[in-house]
Amino acid sequence: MRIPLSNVLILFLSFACCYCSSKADGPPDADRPNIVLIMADDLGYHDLACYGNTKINTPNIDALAEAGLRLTNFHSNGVVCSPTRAALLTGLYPQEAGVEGVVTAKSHRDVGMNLDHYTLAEYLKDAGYATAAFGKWHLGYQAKYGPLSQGFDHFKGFVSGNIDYFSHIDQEGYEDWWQGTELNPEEGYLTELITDHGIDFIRAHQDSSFFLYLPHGAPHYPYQGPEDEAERSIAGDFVVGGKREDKDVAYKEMIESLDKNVGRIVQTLEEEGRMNNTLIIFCSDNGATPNVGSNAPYRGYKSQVYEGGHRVPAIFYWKGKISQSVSDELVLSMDIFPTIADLVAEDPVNTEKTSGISVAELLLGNQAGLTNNERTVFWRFKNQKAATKAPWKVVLTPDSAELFNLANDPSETTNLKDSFPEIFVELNESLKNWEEGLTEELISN
Ligand SMILES: [Ca+2]
Repeated sequence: MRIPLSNVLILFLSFACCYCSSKADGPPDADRPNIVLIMADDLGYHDLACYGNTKINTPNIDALAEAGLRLTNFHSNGVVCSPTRAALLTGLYPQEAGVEGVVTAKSHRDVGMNLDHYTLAEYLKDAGYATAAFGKWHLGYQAKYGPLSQGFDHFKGFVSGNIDYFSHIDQEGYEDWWQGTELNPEEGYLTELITDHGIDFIRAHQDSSFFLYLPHGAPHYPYQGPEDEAERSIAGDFVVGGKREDKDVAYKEMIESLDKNVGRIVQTLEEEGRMNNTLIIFCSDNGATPNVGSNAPYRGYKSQVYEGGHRVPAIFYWKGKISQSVSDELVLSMDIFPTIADLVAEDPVNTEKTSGISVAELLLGNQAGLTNNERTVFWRFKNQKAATKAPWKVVLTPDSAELFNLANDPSETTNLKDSFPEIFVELNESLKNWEEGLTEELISN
């Protein structure tokens, strides 16, 4: 049967109008939460007081953890910055999103994450949310690969991996503070500046649902506290990591500033009467680096596929909805998109198209039927690979092939490959099958 074109057009227009008018710019819906997603940069598993640190004071983040859900088995999908950001925004493995390595200032100035991927910001924008990203992008240097091309209404921040906390110059000596698609410098200590914009955005959206993404620079180098001063200048001569010799003290100052600024966001939400319908997520993008941060009790650091490279803090807080608890359920960065889609329930994202899964039931305290820990999950960076299926984990590097039982040996000290060869082979096969299914062209290094 042939349907007249005019009828098809009418049908399409009816659907489009219905869809467009459903939520856009309407009043906040009490049942669907605003989303505040705060991500620290290179913050290690053991860098917050609520994860056992006794030297760094983080009372505001601890308060969210104390009242909400604190995860002890949350993992970044990447072991460096860009891949985790790709997974977070697409619900895919970084490799499926085409971003396996760092989008570097030297080699990747003309590339970015494939714009064809449907992002968390696009999903929420389509659901009628106001969307904003303030902070570190790191998924493409060109404006065409920037946040405004990936579903964000507003962007102020930087696109490289790190900038001076005061002059906002990247590590190659380029100016790197953007407002929308234009370079447009602003004054201010990075962590406070990002927060200032977040606060302005919350206050400006009293009458709409909003998604506020705050990917902080802290505590990534250069190690500069809020009382320090600018070190980098355009094309200047500077120490990339920062000139302070007491880097561990600077690191503490940076995390304590981050904590204070998380507190400012919470206070703003309280003042605006938005706490009851706002989901706050706090997480890190990869493990800490050696010398300054701590991933204790886990082995390894940022850029390694041992647990210390990817097991990171993650806290979910939603007043009156998420009960206080600590969970060892397996959750990854790529689960955040399907989880938010599930909670917003506008039109749940097609989970067949994401590798992440919704953990909404875990957040809402429904433990029955959880399958998080039954998954086999993968990491790959440069020439290192890992696969986990609880309690087992395979780690492959050019120099080693190891099997660990994380339940007995969370610090990955004892290689059980020769004791359990069949388990090693099975996980290795899973890893190979996953790799064979990867088809996206990769940004890697
Ligand atoms: Ca990072």
